[in-house]
Amino acid sequence: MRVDIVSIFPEYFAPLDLSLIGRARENGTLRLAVHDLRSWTHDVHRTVDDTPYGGGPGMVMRPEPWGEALDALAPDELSPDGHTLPRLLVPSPAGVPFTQAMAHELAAESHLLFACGRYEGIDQRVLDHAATRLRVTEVSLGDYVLFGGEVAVLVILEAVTRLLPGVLGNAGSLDEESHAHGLLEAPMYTKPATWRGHEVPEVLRSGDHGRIARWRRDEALARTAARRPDMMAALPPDSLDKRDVAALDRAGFQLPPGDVAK
Ligand code: JAH
Repeated sequence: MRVDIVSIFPEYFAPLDLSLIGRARENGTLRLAVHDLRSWTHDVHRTVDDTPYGGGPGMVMRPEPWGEALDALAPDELSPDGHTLPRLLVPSPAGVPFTQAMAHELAAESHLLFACGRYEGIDQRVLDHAATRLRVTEVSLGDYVLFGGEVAVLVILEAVTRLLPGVLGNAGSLDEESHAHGLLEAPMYTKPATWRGHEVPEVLRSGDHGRIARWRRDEALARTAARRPDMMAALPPDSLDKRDVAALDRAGFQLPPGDVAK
């Protein structure tokens, strides 16, 4: 996968040299380039921002450097290597929610282009113009405001890179993890069996794989009920059996009336 990032703070992306992302870059799984937006300015001050039309606090990113950056990184003429146009991703608190499902979608793309805004954001015409020829997605990591899109890009890239073929040693573990099956994961433990007076649950040391699977499901249900009402509401009605309902009842969770467990 090819990835281009445009930012006024290219230094933010130094961590992408490290660990599993760094290795994916070294072995060619991830072809990543970081670009300084100011390289597409022409004035002595390398200006990228100006005051907002309509008034209000803060500054807005001017369209001209962004226009040149997108022209350079997503040229209209198909490149000789036959590359298709990139998908443009713009982190913004006003974007659509980033999810594990979107991470899978992005991992199937051949070229991603990230535009990192700062200040109050990028002049809307940049995104409107880009959308006349590229697929543009404004994406949010959650309902909070950062100084800019850089940290959001680090998060998105980490979620996507680990889904690329060959990046994780055990690809089979991908579909067992949190958010893959609509419940939070059960807690995990390792040795020693007793630590500072806290014991690993007996069932996990029993070797009884049926009991262990049932215990993990009960814990996943109890946790999800306690922490994530949004995930409980999104569970397909037929996804809970009688034992699930009993586990939720023990955890003090009231199922909405009318839900019949199979
Ligand atoms: C803030 C440009 N959902 C996380 C998130 C993503 C981007 C931004 N803030 C929060 C942001 C200022 C300028 C982007």
